[in-house]
Amino acid sequence: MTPTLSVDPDNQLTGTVAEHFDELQQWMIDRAANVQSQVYAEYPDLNPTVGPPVVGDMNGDRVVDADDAAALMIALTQPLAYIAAYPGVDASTIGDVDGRCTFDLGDLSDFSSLLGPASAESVPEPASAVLLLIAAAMLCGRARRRV
Ligand SMILES: [Ca+2]
Ligand SMILES: [Ca+2]
Repeated sequence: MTPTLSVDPDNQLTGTVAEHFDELQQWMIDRAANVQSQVYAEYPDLNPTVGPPVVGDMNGDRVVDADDAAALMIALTQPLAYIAAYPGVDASTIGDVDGRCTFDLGDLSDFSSLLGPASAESVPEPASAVLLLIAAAMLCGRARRRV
């Protein structure tokens, strides 16, 4: 004990300063790890073992493949359904494949090129996507009139 601590009448500490130092050091290490895990849970992009988001990874599995084509179409045509299905994925960032700072139909052709030539036919052509959007808008309009 330091002289200051040993004269403290409320002092409940026993042992040496080195023992307390080691305990406090371990407590701080554990606390820092706990806070870090909470931050990474809330902001996974900050986790260096996870890395930044992968452009075109519309389903958030960190791989751009044909599974992302369906998620991309949901994001374009049913944004609320997309948010519900993929709550941790920001479509406006991940889906901006052409890098023009907007997520829109213009990203479809660049998304197809991410998948490669073999899977290009699995992604709807822009004209087909426009038809899908019109159909989705019509369905939404019908649903609202019924309510
Ligand atoms: Ca993916
Ligand atoms: Ca874009």
